[in-house]
Amino acid sequence: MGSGLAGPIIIRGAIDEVPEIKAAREIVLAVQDIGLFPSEDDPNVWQYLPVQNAIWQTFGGFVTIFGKRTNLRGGFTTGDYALHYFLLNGEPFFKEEHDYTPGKETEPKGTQLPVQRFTIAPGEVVRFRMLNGATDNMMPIVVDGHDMYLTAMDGVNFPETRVILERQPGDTTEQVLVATGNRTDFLIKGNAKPGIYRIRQLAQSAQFLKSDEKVVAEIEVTGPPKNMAVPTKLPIPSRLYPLIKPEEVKNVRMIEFMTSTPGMINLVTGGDYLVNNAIYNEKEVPVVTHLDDVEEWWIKVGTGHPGGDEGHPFHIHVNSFEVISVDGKPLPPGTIQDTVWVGAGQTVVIRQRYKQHVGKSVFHCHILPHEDTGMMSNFLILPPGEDMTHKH
Ligand SMILES: [Cu+2]
Repeated sequence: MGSGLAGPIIIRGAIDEVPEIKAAREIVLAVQDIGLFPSEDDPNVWQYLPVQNAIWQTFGGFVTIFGKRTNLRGGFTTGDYALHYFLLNGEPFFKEEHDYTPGKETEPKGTQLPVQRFTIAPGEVVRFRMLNGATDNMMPIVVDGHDMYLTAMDGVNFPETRVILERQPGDTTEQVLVATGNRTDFLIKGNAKPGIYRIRQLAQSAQFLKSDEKVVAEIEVTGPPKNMAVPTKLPIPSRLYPLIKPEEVKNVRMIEFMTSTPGMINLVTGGDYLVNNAIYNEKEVPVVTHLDDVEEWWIKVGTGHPGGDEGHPFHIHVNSFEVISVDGKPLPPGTIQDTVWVGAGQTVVIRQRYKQHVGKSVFHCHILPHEDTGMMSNFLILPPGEDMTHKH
């Protein structure tokens, strides 16, 4: 993904047959990023090379183990590149350059680039399908001049359309958080007033690197008006309904994302990226569940140490989950995702039923440098009645 290998796969279903959605044009917004360093052979050549991306030694430094410099230059990036492009459907829309000023290393210098423009008619309803396929940048998304009619997250539609009102100055809540790994589907009804409107990613400081506001794309409202409708009720996604009832929960777990720098456990990269105090170990299975069981997980990110003042998107393989609450605030029923942003100091509660598939899989932070540095854990789904030691 860091070198651009990411893209959406669209699977059709009942949602596509809703008349108002069927009538709407579909516009895919696939966001990616690519990080570059000057070649060590030719400084005029920019390239993506993992060898140049060691955590804390990103800019050509050597890895330190037990306080001693080694000759190792390998490792993973923090997302902190000499040159960093953000791409929409393969075209760059924003550029970041590393700031070498001491104390400014976490505040890359951003430059807005010209963006793609999508043309819609006043009153026309269009369906945007957005993927955050970037490696580490969480995107709070708004559309100027338009309410957003949210129909789905992560490929599973809601039971009814949710309206995100046009963001007004001073608003802090009217936005869609699209963390790395998240997908979001939203409808827009072209403003009655022709003009150029922006799809914006708001500035955020919820991560290690400060993230500037970015214009992702523009919408030009022009031409003869149409009068298209936005649906309210949506088809129930049969695989995930009826929703889990609280009394079905068989097990409650605490899952904590923790970071610590300098690292106390991970002496190679110099930073600890942990789930429940542990670096990923491919041979350990800390979480064992059973097919058809229901679990409730409290996913937590602390502040300070251990915690790290940085949010992490939780992602689990195999089954989607219902997000029950974020930081104590309940979400509307049917908020089904496979990736959810957990801000620093927040706890997110999810419920999940292990359906259809048994076997070993993983959950992890969907910020790739974190995941690749150990913020990942195995879990095992056993057939009903089996345990780790014997079969019945
Ligand atoms: Cu993370």
